[in-house]
Amino acid sequence: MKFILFTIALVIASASGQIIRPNSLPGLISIVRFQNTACNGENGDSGTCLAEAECNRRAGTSIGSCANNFGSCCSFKFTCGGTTSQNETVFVNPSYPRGENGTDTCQVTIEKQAKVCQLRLDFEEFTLAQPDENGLCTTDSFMVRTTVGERLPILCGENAGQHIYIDMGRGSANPVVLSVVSNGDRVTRRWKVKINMIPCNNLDMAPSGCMQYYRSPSSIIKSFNYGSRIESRSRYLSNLRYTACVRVEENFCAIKWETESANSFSFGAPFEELSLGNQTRLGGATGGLCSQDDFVGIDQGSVDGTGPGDDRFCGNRLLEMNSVISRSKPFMLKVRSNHDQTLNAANSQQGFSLRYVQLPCVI
Ligand SMILES: [Ca+2]
Repeated sequence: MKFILFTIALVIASASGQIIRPNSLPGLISIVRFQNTACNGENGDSGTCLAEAECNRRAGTSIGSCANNFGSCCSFKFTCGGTTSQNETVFVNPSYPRGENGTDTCQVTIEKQAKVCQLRLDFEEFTLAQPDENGLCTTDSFMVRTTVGERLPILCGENAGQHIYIDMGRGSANPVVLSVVSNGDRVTRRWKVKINMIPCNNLDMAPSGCMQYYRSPSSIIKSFNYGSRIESRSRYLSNLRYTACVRVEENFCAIKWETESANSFSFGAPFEELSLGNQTRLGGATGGLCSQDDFVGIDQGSVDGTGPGDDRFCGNRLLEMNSVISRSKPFMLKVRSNHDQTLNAANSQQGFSLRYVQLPCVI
């Protein structure tokens, strides 16, 4: 029995990590090391695998066991006024899991660690007030303040399932500040944002200029606050200027973008067009026509992925068949909206929910 336990301890041993003394084995093994890897707690939440004493020392909460019960799956939750330097920290609203009502400013600080270059925020839960008639987050807003990199959009509405990457810079020692400002008691707000710290030169880093980064052969990309139609309001936000990037998988040469459902693309003022039977319907446009309002950018996109294609797509349909193929690498979806949301609100535009599928190279 002692031999088996000793073997387990060696299996989970690792060169880097921390030192614990298993309580169950006095005198047999004095030192066990293991990496501080991600783990899942009994409630389904994620945490970091640490020695129990270390979890307590860093003011974490144990949500289960890990490393064959030698470690404690440690959760770091924090809220307004808090500061963190821990990976896998979760930023929640003060009354979480209950919601917030009223007017408040809630701010947390993420300290810069020497070897961390990027943050990834995963909005596991995110409900704030809807944008106003101009597509601006004037009632509630979620903001990221950073002293390096691009300006990130101010977010509001429903954004569960979304994520963003934030550059922290290599040399900088400046922290990143997240804040939620809420106004009025007509809305119940709730948020749970997981913060992942990504080391410099790590493969998990998003390429420069990519605020969103998708790493799978196929997935669904939605505009912020995408959801069911709200009469005389645009669901998507104005003043957007960001890029969602897709990692090119090995042996894949093209990408197909298609609407998740028949009506899941309405981004940029629609165009009237004649359909069968001389009925007028609202459709889409490409290229220069899209420069009048909001559009998504897909380089050299066309129905079958041949020819020069177009690089801007807008309106209430994505080309003729709600699908665009592009062979231009790297695979990117640029999202651009202007400050004028009048026509977008008049047409109750919802934004986009697009499925992408990478297409294998054909010899
Ligand atoms: Ca617009």
